[in-house]
Amino acid sequence: MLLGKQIMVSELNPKPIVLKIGGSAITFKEKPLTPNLRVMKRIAKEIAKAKVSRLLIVHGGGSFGHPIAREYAINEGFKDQTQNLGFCWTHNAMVTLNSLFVNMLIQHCIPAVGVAPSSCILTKHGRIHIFHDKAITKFFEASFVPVLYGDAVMDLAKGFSILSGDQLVSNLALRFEARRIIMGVDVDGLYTADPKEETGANLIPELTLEELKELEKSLRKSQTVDVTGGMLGKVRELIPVVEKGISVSIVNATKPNRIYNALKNKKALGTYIQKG
Ligand code: IP8
Repeated sequence: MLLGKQIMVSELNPKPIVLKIGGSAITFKEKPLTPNLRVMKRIAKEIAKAKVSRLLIVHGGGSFGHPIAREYAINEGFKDQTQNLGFCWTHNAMVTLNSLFVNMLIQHCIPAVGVAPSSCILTKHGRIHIFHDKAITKFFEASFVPVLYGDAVMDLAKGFSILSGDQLVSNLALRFEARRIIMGVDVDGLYTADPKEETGANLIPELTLEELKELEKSLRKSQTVDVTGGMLGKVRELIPVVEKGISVSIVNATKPNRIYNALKNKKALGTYIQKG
């Protein structure tokens, strides 16, 4: 009876929303392996309240994945055996963060299932090359909410690599023909400069595809690209999905109701990107 009802809902809304929760929102970035349980809990409440059918969640690494991956240079690929334990520590830290987040979601009655990217994805030169997505499809069909994450994965060209949550988001959005993407970050949206570094940075409320491409060019020229919270990487990954007509909202996941409003498709403070 209940299953019948759930299938009807997913038939009405066949296209999923892909929601990314940045690692800097759900962890304390400066404190290794420290989750921000307060923010995690609020986000879980907002997702539950929004009652979205067909949701796919991806989260980032924050202070769980990044420090260890950096220490062992996992993203540079295999150089010697001493990195193998670093690969394991990185993956294990992400499994721990995923488990904390999934646990919080389940506590709020969201049927969340953690899916390890390293078990279903192989990259080549750091880009997704093989993706066994059948289990995710099946989870969807049965109204579960798959929760993936940036992970240490095996790479066909360089041994292993780091797969970012942002690359995963754009791949999933294209693969499952998402209706929308929501990127929950730790700032209010995309800025003209790094808002944490420069006082004159202005929030960009709306962007077309052409403007997004221009922004990518200017971020590329900027000296501070890598300290802008990975915004260049985000912008790059988003271009192909916006090209396909999928709209993107970038909102502050650390502030109350921003994720809820984005899930309900209500415009609040943030950056909204549409093809044209
Ligand atoms: O935080 C990278 O995911 P991101 C995760 O989305 C790891 O870039 C393992 C560093």
